[in-house]
Amino acid sequence: MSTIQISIVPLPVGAEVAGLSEGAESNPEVRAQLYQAWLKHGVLLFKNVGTTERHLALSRCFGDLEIHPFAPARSEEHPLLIEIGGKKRTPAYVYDGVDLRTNRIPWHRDTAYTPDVCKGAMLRMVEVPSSGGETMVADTAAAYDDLPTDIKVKVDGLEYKATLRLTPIHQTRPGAFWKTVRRATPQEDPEGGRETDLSIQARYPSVVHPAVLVHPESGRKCIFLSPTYVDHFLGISQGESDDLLKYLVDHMLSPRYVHLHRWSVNEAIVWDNRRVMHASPGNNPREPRRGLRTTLAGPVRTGRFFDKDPPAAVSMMAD
Ligand SMILES: O=C(O)CCC(=O)C(=O)O
Ligand SMILES: [Fe+2]
Repeated sequence: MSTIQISIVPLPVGAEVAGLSEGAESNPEVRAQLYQAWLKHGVLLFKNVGTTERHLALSRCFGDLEIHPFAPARSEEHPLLIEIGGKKRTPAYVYDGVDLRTNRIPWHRDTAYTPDVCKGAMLRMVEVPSSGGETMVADTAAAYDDLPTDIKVKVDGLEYKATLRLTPIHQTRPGAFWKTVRRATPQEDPEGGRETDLSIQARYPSVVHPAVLVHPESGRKCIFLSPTYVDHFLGISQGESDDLLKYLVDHMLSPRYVHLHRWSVNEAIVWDNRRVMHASPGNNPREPRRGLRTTLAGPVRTGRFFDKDPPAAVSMMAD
Protein backbone atom coordinates (compact mmCIF):
# COMPACT_ATOMS: atom_id res chain seq x y z
CA MET A 1 0.00 0.00 0.00
CA SER A 2 1.22 3.44 -0.87
CA THR A 3 1.50 5.88 2.00
CA ILE A 4 0.71 8.71 -0.40
CA GLN A 5 -3.02 9.36 -0.70
CA ILE A 6 -4.20 11.01 -3.85
CA SER A 7 -7.79 11.47 -4.88
CA ILE A 8 -9.24 11.26 -8.34
CA VAL A 9 -12.26 13.55 -8.56
CA PRO A 10 -14.41 12.93 -11.67
CA LEU A 11 -15.20 15.83 -14.01
CA PRO A 12 -17.91 15.74 -16.72
CA VAL A 13 -15.21 14.33 -19.01
CA GLY A 14 -12.00 13.24 -17.27
CA ALA A 15 -11.01 13.72 -13.64
CA GLU A 16 -9.00 16.04 -11.42
CA VAL A 17 -6.04 14.72 -9.47
CA ALA A 18 -6.11 16.20 -5.96
CA GLY A 19 -3.65 15.87 -3.12
CA LEU A 20 -0.59 15.11 -5.22
CA SER A 21 2.33 16.82 -3.52
CA GLU A 22 5.33 17.97 -5.55
CA GLY A 23 7.58 15.04 -6.40
CA ALA A 24 5.09 12.38 -5.28
CA GLU A 25 4.85 11.30 -8.91
CA SER A 26 8.29 9.70 -8.61
CA ASN A 27 6.72 7.00 -6.38
CA PRO A 28 6.02 3.93 -8.58
CA GLU A 29 2.70 3.20 -6.86
CA VAL A 30 1.51 6.75 -7.39
CA ARG A 31 2.57 6.55 -11.02
CA ALA A 32 0.59 3.34 -11.44
CA GLN A 33 -2.47 4.94 -9.82
CA LEU A 34 -2.21 7.95 -12.10
CA TYR A 35 -1.84 5.78 -15.16
CA GLN A 36 -4.86 3.65 -14.26
CA ALA A 37 -6.92 6.79 -13.57
CA TRP A 38 -5.88 8.18 -16.95
CA LEU A 39 -6.96 5.04 -18.77
CA LYS A 40 -10.24 5.05 -16.88
CA HIS A 41 -11.11 8.73 -17.37
CA GLY A 42 -9.30 9.69 -20.61
CA VAL A 43 -8.22 13.12 -19.30
CA LEU A 44 -6.56 14.15 -16.03
CA LEU A 45 -6.30 17.67 -14.64
CA PHE A 46 -3.41 18.72 -12.38
CA LYS A 47 -3.14 21.99 -10.49
CA ASN A 48 0.01 23.87 -9.43
CA VAL A 49 2.29 22.63 -12.17
CA GLY A 50 4.61 25.59 -11.74
CA THR A 51 7.73 24.56 -13.64
CA THR A 52 8.80 22.92 -16.87
CA GLU A 53 10.62 20.30 -14.80
CA ARG A 54 7.41 19.24 -13.07
CA HIS A 55 5.47 19.39 -16.33
CA LEU A 56 7.97 16.95 -17.87
CA ALA A 57 7.99 14.71 -14.77
CA LEU A 58 4.19 14.47 -14.71
CA SER A 59 4.04 13.89 -18.46
CA ARG A 60 6.45 10.98 -18.11
CA CYS A 61 3.97 9.20 -15.80
CA PHE A 62 1.99 8.49 -18.98
CA GLY A 63 4.75 7.38 -21.32
CA ASP A 64 7.89 8.42 -23.14
CA LEU A 65 7.98 11.89 -24.60
CA GLU A 66 8.73 12.74 -28.21
CA ILE A 67 9.84 15.82 -30.06
CA HIS A 68 6.85 17.17 -31.96
CA PRO A 69 7.27 16.70 -35.73
CA PHE A 70 6.07 20.23 -36.46
CA ALA A 71 9.28 22.22 -36.03
CA PRO A 72 7.80 25.78 -36.09
CA ALA A 73 5.74 24.99 -32.98
CA ARG A 74 8.66 23.89 -30.84
CA SER A 75 9.40 26.01 -27.78
CA GLU A 76 12.75 27.68 -27.24
CA GLU A 77 12.36 26.69 -23.60
CA HIS A 78 12.83 22.93 -24.08
CA PRO A 79 12.95 20.67 -27.16
CA LEU A 80 10.23 18.41 -25.75
CA LEU A 81 7.78 21.30 -25.48
CA ILE A 82 5.73 23.02 -28.12
CA GLU A 83 4.32 26.46 -27.49
CA ILE A 84 0.62 27.15 -27.93
CA GLY A 85 -0.08 30.87 -28.29
CA GLY A 86 2.43 33.26 -26.70
CA LYS A 87 5.03 34.37 -29.23
CA LYS A 88 3.82 31.61 -31.54
CA ARG A 89 0.21 32.64 -31.53
CA THR A 90 -1.64 32.29 -34.80
CA PRO A 91 -2.68 35.39 -36.74
CA ALA A 92 -6.17 36.51 -35.74
CA TYR A 93 -9.25 35.70 -37.77
CA VAL A 94 -12.76 37.11 -37.61
CA TYR A 95 -15.37 34.42 -37.12
CA ASP A 96 -19.00 34.77 -38.11
CA GLY A 97 -18.49 38.45 -38.83
CA VAL A 98 -17.82 39.58 -35.25
CA ASP A 99 -15.63 37.30 -33.20
CA LEU A 100 -11.93 38.32 -33.34
CA ARG A 101 -9.87 35.35 -32.21
CA THR A 102 -6.42 33.89 -32.27
CA ASN A 103 -5.50 30.29 -31.43
CA ARG A 104 -8.95 29.02 -32.33
CA ILE A 105 -8.60 25.36 -33.20
CA PRO A 106 -11.39 23.04 -34.33
CA TRP A 107 -11.90 19.45 -33.17
CA HIS A 108 -8.94 17.19 -33.80
CA ARG A 109 -6.51 14.65 -32.41
CA ASP A 110 -2.84 15.52 -32.26
CA THR A 111 -0.56 14.36 -35.11
CA ALA A 112 -3.55 12.65 -36.77
CA TYR A 113 -2.27 13.91 -40.13
CA THR A 114 0.63 11.41 -39.80
CA PRO A 115 0.43 7.59 -39.86
CA ASP A 116 1.57 7.44 -36.21
CA VAL A 117 -0.93 9.26 -34.09
CA CYS A 118 0.68 10.22 -30.78
CA LYS A 119 -0.45 8.52 -27.59
CA GLY A 120 -1.38 11.68 -25.76
CA ALA A 121 -0.25 15.15 -24.75
CA MET A 122 -0.03 17.29 -21.62
CA LEU A 123 -0.91 20.96 -22.01
CA ARG A 124 0.04 23.39 -19.23
CA MET A 125 -1.30 26.94 -19.25
CA VAL A 126 1.15 29.61 -18.11
CA GLU A 127 -0.75 32.73 -19.21
CA VAL A 128 -4.54 32.78 -19.09
CA PRO A 129 -6.73 35.47 -20.70
CA SER A 130 -9.57 37.00 -18.67
CA SER A 131 -12.10 35.33 -20.96
CA GLY A 132 -12.01 32.74 -23.71
CA GLY A 133 -9.03 30.50 -24.34
CA GLU A 134 -10.66 27.41 -22.83
CA THR A 135 -9.82 23.88 -23.95
CA MET A 136 -12.62 21.47 -24.86
CA VAL A 137 -12.33 17.70 -24.70
CA ALA A 138 -14.69 15.02 -26.05
CA ASP A 139 -14.79 11.37 -25.00
CA THR A 140 -15.07 9.30 -28.17
CA ALA A 141 -15.20 5.96 -26.32
CA ALA A 142 -18.40 6.91 -24.49
CA ALA A 143 -19.70 8.31 -27.78
CA TYR A 144 -18.97 5.02 -29.57
CA ASP A 145 -20.73 2.98 -26.85
CA ASP A 146 -23.96 4.93 -27.43
CA LEU A 147 -24.02 4.67 -31.24
CA PRO A 148 -27.01 2.83 -32.67
CA THR A 149 -26.13 -0.74 -33.72
CA ASP A 150 -26.59 -0.10 -37.45
CA ILE A 151 -24.09 2.78 -37.33
CA LYS A 152 -21.62 0.66 -35.34
CA VAL A 153 -21.86 -1.99 -38.05
CA LYS A 154 -21.30 0.68 -40.70
CA VAL A 155 -18.22 2.29 -39.10
CA ASP A 156 -16.45 -0.81 -37.72
CA GLY A 157 -13.79 -1.61 -40.31
CA LEU A 158 -14.37 1.65 -42.25
CA GLU A 159 -11.30 3.76 -43.08
CA TYR A 160 -10.93 7.41 -44.02
CA LYS A 161 -8.49 9.66 -45.82
CA ALA A 162 -7.13 12.57 -43.76
CA THR A 163 -5.11 15.64 -44.73
CA LEU A 164 -3.50 18.36 -42.62
CA ARG A 165 -5.40 21.65 -42.77
CA LEU A 166 -3.45 24.44 -41.12
CA THR A 167 -5.49 27.61 -41.20
CA PRO A 168 -9.10 28.36 -40.28
CA ILE A 169 -9.66 29.25 -43.93
CA HIS A 170 -8.94 25.62 -44.83
CA GLN A 171 -10.65 24.11 -41.76
CA THR A 172 -14.10 23.78 -43.21
CA ARG A 173 -15.02 20.23 -42.22
CA PRO A 174 -17.58 19.39 -39.49
CA GLY A 175 -16.04 20.11 -36.11
CA ALA A 176 -15.16 23.67 -37.15
CA PHE A 177 -17.55 25.60 -34.95
CA TRP A 178 -17.99 28.62 -37.22
CA LYS A 179 -19.88 29.37 -40.38
CA THR A 180 -17.73 32.12 -41.88
CA VAL A 181 -14.15 33.18 -41.31
CA ARG A 182 -11.81 35.81 -42.71
CA ARG A 183 -8.29 36.89 -41.85
CA ALA A 184 -8.24 39.93 -39.52
CA THR A 185 -7.05 43.21 -41.04
CA PRO A 186 -3.81 44.82 -39.73
CA GLN A 187 -6.02 47.34 -37.89
CA GLU A 188 -7.86 44.53 -36.12
CA ASP A 189 -4.71 42.54 -35.34
CA PRO A 190 -1.63 44.80 -35.51
CA GLU A 191 0.70 42.13 -34.09
CA GLY A 192 -0.53 39.30 -36.28
CA GLY A 193 1.16 40.08 -39.58
CA ARG A 194 2.90 36.73 -39.99
CA GLU A 195 1.53 34.57 -42.79
CA THR A 196 1.08 30.87 -42.14
CA ASP A 197 3.64 28.88 -44.12
CA LEU A 198 1.33 26.78 -46.25
CA SER A 199 4.22 24.90 -47.87
CA ILE A 200 4.27 22.87 -44.65
CA GLN A 201 0.96 21.28 -45.63
CA ALA A 202 2.56 19.78 -48.74
CA ARG A 203 5.17 18.09 -46.56
CA TYR A 204 2.49 16.01 -44.87
CA PRO A 205 1.00 13.71 -47.50
CA SER A 206 -2.54 12.44 -46.88
CA VAL A 207 -2.94 9.42 -44.62
CA VAL A 208 -5.54 6.73 -44.03
CA HIS A 209 -6.84 5.82 -40.54
CA PRO A 210 -9.56 3.54 -39.20
CA ALA A 211 -12.85 5.21 -38.20
CA VAL A 212 -12.95 3.03 -35.08
CA LEU A 213 -9.92 2.26 -32.96
CA VAL A 214 -9.89 -0.53 -30.42
CA HIS A 215 -7.97 1.17 -27.64
CA PRO A 216 -4.75 -0.84 -27.30
CA GLU A 217 -4.86 -0.77 -23.49
CA SER A 218 -8.48 -0.57 -22.39
CA GLY A 219 -9.91 -2.58 -25.29
CA ARG A 220 -12.70 0.01 -25.62
CA LYS A 221 -13.77 1.10 -29.08
CA CYS A 222 -13.27 4.80 -29.85
CA ILE A 223 -14.62 6.86 -32.76
CA PHE A 224 -11.17 7.60 -34.09
CA LEU A 225 -11.89 10.68 -36.17
CA SER A 226 -10.04 13.95 -36.33
CA PRO A 227 -12.90 15.76 -38.04
CA THR A 228 -10.82 18.75 -39.14
CA TYR A 229 -8.59 16.55 -41.28
CA VAL A 230 -11.10 14.08 -42.70
CA ASP A 231 -11.48 14.18 -46.50
CA HIS A 232 -13.76 11.18 -46.97
CA PHE A 233 -14.41 7.63 -45.89
CA LEU A 234 -13.02 5.05 -48.28
CA GLY A 235 -15.33 2.93 -50.42
CA ILE A 236 -18.44 5.13 -50.22
CA SER A 237 -19.47 8.20 -52.23
CA GLN A 238 -18.40 11.71 -51.15
CA GLY A 239 -22.04 12.57 -50.43
CA GLU A 240 -22.61 9.53 -48.22
CA SER A 241 -19.27 10.18 -46.57
CA ASP A 242 -20.13 13.81 -45.78
CA ASP A 243 -23.47 12.77 -44.28
CA LEU A 244 -21.82 10.09 -42.14
CA LEU A 245 -19.10 12.47 -40.97
CA LYS A 246 -21.65 15.09 -39.99
CA TYR A 247 -23.71 12.51 -38.15
CA LEU A 248 -20.71 11.16 -36.22
CA VAL A 249 -19.36 14.61 -35.34
CA ASP A 250 -22.78 15.83 -34.17
CA HIS A 251 -23.05 12.70 -32.05
CA MET A 252 -19.55 13.02 -30.51
CA LEU A 253 -20.22 16.65 -29.70
CA SER A 254 -23.41 15.97 -27.75
CA PRO A 255 -23.03 17.80 -24.43
CA ARG A 256 -22.82 14.51 -22.51
CA TYR A 257 -19.44 13.65 -24.09
CA VAL A 258 -17.91 17.15 -24.03
CA HIS A 259 -16.28 19.20 -21.29
CA LEU A 260 -15.05 22.78 -21.55
CA HIS A 261 -12.15 23.51 -19.22
CA ARG A 262 -11.68 27.11 -18.03
CA TRP A 263 -8.02 27.47 -17.23
CA SER A 264 -6.27 28.81 -14.16
CA VAL A 265 -2.55 29.57 -14.33
CA ASN A 266 -0.27 26.53 -13.97
CA GLU A 267 -2.94 23.95 -14.47
CA ALA A 268 -2.11 21.08 -16.79
CA ILE A 269 -4.31 18.55 -18.52
CA VAL A 270 -3.16 15.31 -20.09
CA TRP A 271 -5.41 13.66 -22.66
CA ASP A 272 -5.36 10.18 -24.10
CA ASN A 273 -5.22 11.03 -27.79
CA ARG A 274 -6.43 7.59 -28.77
CA ARG A 275 -9.71 8.18 -26.97
CA VAL A 276 -10.19 11.94 -26.63
CA MET A 277 -10.40 14.70 -29.22
CA HIS A 278 -9.98 18.35 -28.32
CA ALA A 279 -10.52 21.90 -29.55
CA SER A 280 -10.26 25.50 -28.37
CA PRO A 281 -12.60 28.45 -29.01
CA GLY A 282 -9.51 30.69 -29.01
CA ASN A 283 -9.07 34.09 -27.39
CA ASN A 284 -8.98 37.75 -28.21
CA PRO A 285 -5.48 38.54 -29.57
CA ARG A 286 -5.29 41.65 -27.36
CA GLU A 287 -4.97 39.40 -24.32
CA PRO A 288 -2.07 36.98 -23.88
CA ARG A 289 -2.60 33.25 -23.66
CA ARG A 290 0.37 30.91 -23.54
CA GLY A 291 0.50 27.18 -23.12
CA LEU A 292 3.31 24.65 -23.24
CA ARG A 293 2.69 21.11 -24.35
CA THR A 294 4.50 17.81 -24.24
CA THR A 295 3.77 14.98 -26.67
CA LEU A 296 3.55 11.36 -25.52
CA ALA A 297 5.26 9.07 -27.98
CA GLY A 298 3.12 6.39 -29.58
CA PRO A 299 3.52 4.66 -31.61
CA VAL A 300 -0.12 4.14 -32.35
CA ARG A 301 0.66 3.04 -35.90
CA THR A 302 -2.96 3.01 -36.98
CA GLY A 303 -2.41 4.69 -40.29
CA ARG A 304 -0.64 4.51 -43.60
CA PHE A 305 0.03 6.96 -46.37
CA PHE A 306 -2.84 7.33 -48.83
CA ASP A 307 -0.50 7.21 -51.83
CA LYS A 308 1.65 4.14 -52.01
CA ASP A 309 4.69 6.28 -52.84
CA PRO A 310 4.45 9.49 -50.79
CA PRO A 311 6.83 12.28 -51.79
CA ALA A 312 10.37 11.98 -50.46
CA ALA A 313 9.80 15.24 -48.57
CA VAL A 314 8.20 13.18 -45.80
CA SER A 315 11.63 12.54 -44.39
CA MET A 316 11.95 16.28 -43.80
CA MET A 317 8.95 16.42 -41.47
CA ALA A 318 11.10 16.66 -38.38
CA ASP A 319 13.22 19.50 -39.77
O1 LIG B 1 -5.12 25.65 -27.31
C1 LIG B 1 -5.70 24.68 -26.86
O2 LIG B 1 -6.49 24.74 -25.94
C2 LIG B 1 -5.48 23.33 -27.47
C3 LIG B 1 -4.33 23.37 -28.40
C4 LIG B 1 -4.07 22.02 -28.99
O3 LIG B 1 -4.75 21.59 -29.86
C5 LIG B 1 -2.97 21.24 -28.45
O4 LIG B 1 -2.31 21.67 -27.50
O5 LIG B 1 -2.75 20.15 -28.98
FE1 LIG C 1 -4.13 19.60 -30.37
